[in-house]
Amino acid sequence: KLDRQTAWKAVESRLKKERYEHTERVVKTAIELAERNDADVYRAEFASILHDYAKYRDREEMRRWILKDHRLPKDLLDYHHELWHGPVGALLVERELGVNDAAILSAVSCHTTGKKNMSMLDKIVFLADYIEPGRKFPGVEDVRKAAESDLNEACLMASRNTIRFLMSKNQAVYPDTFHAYNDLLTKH
Ligand code: DGI
Ligand code: FE
Ligand code: FE
Ligand code: FE
Repeated sequence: KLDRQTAWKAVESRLKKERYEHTERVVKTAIELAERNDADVYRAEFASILHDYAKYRDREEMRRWILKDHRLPKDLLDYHHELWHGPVGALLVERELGVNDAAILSAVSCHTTGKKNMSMLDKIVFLADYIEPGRKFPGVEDVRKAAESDLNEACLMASRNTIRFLMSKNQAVYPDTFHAYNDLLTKH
């Protein structure tokens, strides 16, 4: 089983300093969210440590993994490469670090876009990545406030902000980003 120190070392060797420090803040935020929502604190910690594991992988290597592994949706290749590090990261922490916990792999995989029917752990990592104290997005303070009392509401606000932001920049929106938004609306 992957221990804490090995996980941190693996991430440290793969990430730039600023991204490593972002990860430290995501972990702290995710643990707080897990404690407040009676979620699995251990899984929240490990999924957050690993969430950006593939952030700096070579784009062509990520493309090859997406083509090669039947579990990864091929339509990722039609969208911005920034979206690839979650799904490819889940694959690589499984292959390279031996992580085989499906709940942790899911949270790593969907941390950028969200998806339909997110688990509590998926929501915690998605949200912690969005609201960690280093983030400066417009509207993030409102999402932080919502996260203190309502995980679904806060995830809905985060996904709405992201969709608005992407549309204001004339950027494509990955279907899972819409699926997360639509699904969270019904849980409102
Ligand atoms: O890896 P991080 O920087 O910590 O954060 P992240 O994995 O949430 O990535 C954030 C970026 O991904 C941000 O610039 C918004 C972008 N993003 C999220 N959903 C979509 C998206 N970009 C596109 N093109 N389409 C999406 O659906
Ligand atoms: Fe990320
Ligand atoms: Fe991140
Ligand atoms: Fe509400």
